[in-house]
Amino acid sequence: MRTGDLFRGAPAGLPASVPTGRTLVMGVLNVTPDSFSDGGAYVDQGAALAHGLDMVARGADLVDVGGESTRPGATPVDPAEEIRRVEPVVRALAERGVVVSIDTLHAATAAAALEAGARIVNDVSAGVHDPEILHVAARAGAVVVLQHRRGEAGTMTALADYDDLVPDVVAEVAERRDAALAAGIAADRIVLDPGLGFAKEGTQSWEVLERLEALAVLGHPLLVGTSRKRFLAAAVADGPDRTGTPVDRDAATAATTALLAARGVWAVRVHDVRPSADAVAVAAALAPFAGGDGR
Ligand code: PMM
Repeated sequence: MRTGDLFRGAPAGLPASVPTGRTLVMGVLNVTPDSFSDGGAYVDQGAALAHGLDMVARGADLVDVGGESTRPGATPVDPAEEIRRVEPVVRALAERGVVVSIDTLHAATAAAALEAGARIVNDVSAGVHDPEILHVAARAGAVVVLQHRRGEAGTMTALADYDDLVPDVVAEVAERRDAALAAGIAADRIVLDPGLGFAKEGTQSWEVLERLEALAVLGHPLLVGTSRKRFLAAAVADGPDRTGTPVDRDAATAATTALLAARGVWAVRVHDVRPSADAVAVAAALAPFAGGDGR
C-alpha cells in the first residue's frame, strides 16, 4: 500500500486495469509540429499511434495526447486543427485498450477526444482558458487534471512574481478546484498538478517540487510533470549554462520520478517512459521495508 507524504489515493472513474498500488507513468504523445522537446516527431498520425503503443510496451500506464504545444511563446492552435491532429490518434489508442488523456485547453477538443474514448482531460490552464471545458468533463464523468499556471503560453514567463510562492500556488490551484466542483466535476475525479515550469522560474520549480505536501493537503491525487523541463538543466549534466538539449534531461527526469514515487504521487508525466517505469518499480520494491528501525 502507498504511504508516502503525497499519497492521496487515486481518482475514481478509470478502468479497473489501471494500477492503484503504485505511481503511474503517463507517457507524453505530442502530435504537434512545435513542442519544446519532441515537436514534429509525431505529426504523422501513424507514427503517433506507433509511438503511443511503444510507450505502453515500455511501461506507460496512461498516454497523454496533445495537439497544441504549451511551451512558452508557442503559437496558439485553432481547435478545429487540434481536433484534426488528435482525434484519430485518441480513437486508435482507445480502441486498443490504452487509457488516454487529452492535453488541451479547448472544450471542443476535449469533447471530441472524450467521444473518441479518452478518459482524462488534462488542461494546463485548469479551465481558465475555456471554462466550458469543465462542463464538458463533468458531463462525461471524466477525470480532470487541474494544473497551475498563470497567463497564457505567451505571457506566463513574465508572471512568475509571487508574494509567497508555495501558498500562492496552492491558493490559485484551490480556486481552480472550486471552479471544477462548481461545474459539476466530482471531487474524487479531480487530480492536481503544480505546473512546474509554468509561470515559474527554475528555482521556483525546484521549491514547489520539494514542497508538494502543501498542494497534497487539498486532498486530491497529484500528477507531476518534470520531464525534460528547463529547470532540471541547472542541476544536471547539461549544466547551468543550459546548453544541453531537452533529451539530455531524461536521466534527471527519471531521478525525479523515483523521488516522487517514493513520496506517493498518483502519476508522473514523462517523455522517456522506460526509465521512469523502472524508477517507479524501484520505489515500489523499497516501499514494503519503509519505516524500519534503520539497522
Ligand atoms: N507540461 C507540459 C504539457 N502539459 N500537463 C500537465 N498536467 N503537467 C505538465 O507539467 C505539463 C502538461 C509541457 O510540455 P510538453 O508536452 O512539451 O512536455
